[in-house]
Amino acid sequence: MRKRRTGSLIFALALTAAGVFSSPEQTWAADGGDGWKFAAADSFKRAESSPESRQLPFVQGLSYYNRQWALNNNGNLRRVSWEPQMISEEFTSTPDSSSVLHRRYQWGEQVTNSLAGIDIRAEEAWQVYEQLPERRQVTVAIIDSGVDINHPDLAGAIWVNTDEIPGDGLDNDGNGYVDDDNGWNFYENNNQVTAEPGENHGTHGAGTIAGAWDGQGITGIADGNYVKLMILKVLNSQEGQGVAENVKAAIRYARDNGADICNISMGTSDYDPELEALIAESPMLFVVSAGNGDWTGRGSDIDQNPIYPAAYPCENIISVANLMFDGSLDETSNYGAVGVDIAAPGTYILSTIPEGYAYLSGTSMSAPMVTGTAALVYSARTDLDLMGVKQAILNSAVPLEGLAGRMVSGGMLNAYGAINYGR
Ligand SMILES: [Ca+2]
Ligand SMILES: [Ca+2]
Ligand SMILES: [Ca+2]
Repeated sequence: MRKRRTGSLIFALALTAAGVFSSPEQTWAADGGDGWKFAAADSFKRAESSPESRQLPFVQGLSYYNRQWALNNNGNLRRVSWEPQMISEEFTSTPDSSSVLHRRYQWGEQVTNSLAGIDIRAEEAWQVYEQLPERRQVTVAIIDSGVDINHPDLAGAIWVNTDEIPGDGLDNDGNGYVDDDNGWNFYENNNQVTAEPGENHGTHGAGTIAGAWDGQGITGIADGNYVKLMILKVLNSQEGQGVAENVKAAIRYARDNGADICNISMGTSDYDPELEALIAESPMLFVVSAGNGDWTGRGSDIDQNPIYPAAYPCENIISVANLMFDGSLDETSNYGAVGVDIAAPGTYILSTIPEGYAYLSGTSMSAPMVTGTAALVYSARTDLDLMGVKQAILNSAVPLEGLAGRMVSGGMLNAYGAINYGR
């Protein structure tokens, strides 16, 4: 068993207290409850590999920014996980003179230390953002579970359908949806897009993209004053599953109602030519998660075992893998030299959930990092179109040894490089 390093104790304690790192059952690689690895045929399933940790409350004036390693990694974070390690094996003879092998295991501590600087360079990106003279309004469609649209960190960043009169029972804008004020619930075919307690998945991604820059709670990557979140619910509240028909309907809604970027933190192994064509012909940019491994919990190659929409060969898709805070590809993350584009932080990500905050892990958390960056860049770089934003993001990725040959860019998301690209 390795000794703990005192230098990293403070942050580790905070996280251990949050219940993330300490106990065997929370070694997320062993978790089988939430990944794509069990996605049933014909269903979409959210991409999220870890069980939920203890939640943090919203407290007026209290900031959790120093726990968001993805934005500012000072190297003080570490993971302590417990895995079975074989300590002895021996043969014993039986009365019939055959032998039986006995192996003994004990739980062994595995420590992974974070590396300072393994982050998306958010603070430098925001400095450039402040210097840029123009702002474009950007609409991001979150195609996911519901979202807590009243969360203090999100309420100011929710898209409002200004052509719709709320609550009058009429489809005022004639788009086919009655009272679709903030989006639509395709799962239940109504206008209730707000998440129920425990419906964390969509709310978590929303916070990463546009959590308020208000000095409390968490901080999102993009400026919620200019980047608005259109909520399109396609997954059910509990198991996080949905069907392709609703995903396609949500994409059509996003396109028809002015969305620029779609975040799709989910996937399926079922190929759907209609979905592929819908994406390919869309003017929107799609940021999608690469998925969290096969049934063993280990990441797999989506060029061999495709997960969609990540593996569709569409120009307007950015497919995202899960980066660990030591700069390695997370062991649950899928990869693919052709089908995956870039890695972004996705393990132990603190963001919003209904009525609070929680750490979640998976490529579901990685995709919103890229979406938030794309929205930030698209808002302030009015000289770029959406494909230009994609190029800026991929071409500015920071190459990392463990990512080379496993994704198109071979690197991790660099928000500073992206917003400064070509200037
Ligand atoms: Ca309407
Ligand atoms: Ca109405
Ligand atoms: Ca905040």
